[in-house]
Amino acid sequence: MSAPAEPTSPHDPTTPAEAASEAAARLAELTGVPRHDVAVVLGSGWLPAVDLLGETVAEIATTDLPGFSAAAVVGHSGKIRSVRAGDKSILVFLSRTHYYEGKGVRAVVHGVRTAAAAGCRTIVLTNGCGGLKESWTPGTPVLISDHINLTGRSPIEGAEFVDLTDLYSSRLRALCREVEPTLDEGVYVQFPGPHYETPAEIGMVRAIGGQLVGMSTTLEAIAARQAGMEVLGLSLVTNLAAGISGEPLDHSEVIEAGRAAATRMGNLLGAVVPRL
Ligand code: 8IG
Repeated sequence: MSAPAEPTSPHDPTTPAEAASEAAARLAELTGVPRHDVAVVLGSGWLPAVDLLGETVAEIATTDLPGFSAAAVVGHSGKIRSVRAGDKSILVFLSRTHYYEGKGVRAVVHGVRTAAAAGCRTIVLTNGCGGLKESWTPGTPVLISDHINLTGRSPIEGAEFVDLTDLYSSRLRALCREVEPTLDEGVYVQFPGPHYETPAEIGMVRAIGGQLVGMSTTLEAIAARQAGMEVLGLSLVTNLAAGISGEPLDHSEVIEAGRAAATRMGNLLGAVVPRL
């Protein structure tokens, strides 16, 4: 498969950082919040947890900000919320742009760059995903310890050699375990999607050291590190990966597992985010 062309060409005079600054300025105007401290991106299954994060200060449509396009997936709402939790202003993305939408890698990471431009020094990237360990029953949250990016793409443009050691902060993982000591961790493997894996591909994932499979997060995490943010990655295992249970994968099952796990996810995020 050849990589889709970026909608904004290399000749576009607006750099990704400039586009993010413009979005952050508009965000400050529309929310009345001049700076945010922590960003949270909610993936499949995490949306019901949002109301347990803190007190909503403002909610806007992502399309109110320059550079964002409409959300495309059932279970993803195209909104951005400013939430107050303790002494922190939290910027919550209720949806994300996925790589498989074909809008290009710039579009995938524009929210992350906007969060950095809005002042966020920490970002929590959540997702719904498939799990390879049978002990991870649907609805189990798992800390991302590292990733394998199988998109073959990078959000970084040009010769900037960004270090990805400890990308998923061991400090933040330890902090999560203070809240929930039983949290397991695993290596997240991003496929381009939007189809799920074949059982043979899941065999490959096991062979290369992955335990979680999904269609998001790795490009965002790289862009966050490039922008100097500390990253916490949290997966919600909503299904066993293909070929493990013998049952086919079903998107409605994914949404239902999130609903059922909402209180646990909400309590975890609500306890962790104010301490970040
Ligand atoms: I939710 O099993 C969810 N997203 N690639 N594989 C991939 N993405 C997913 C899966 C899965 N479950």
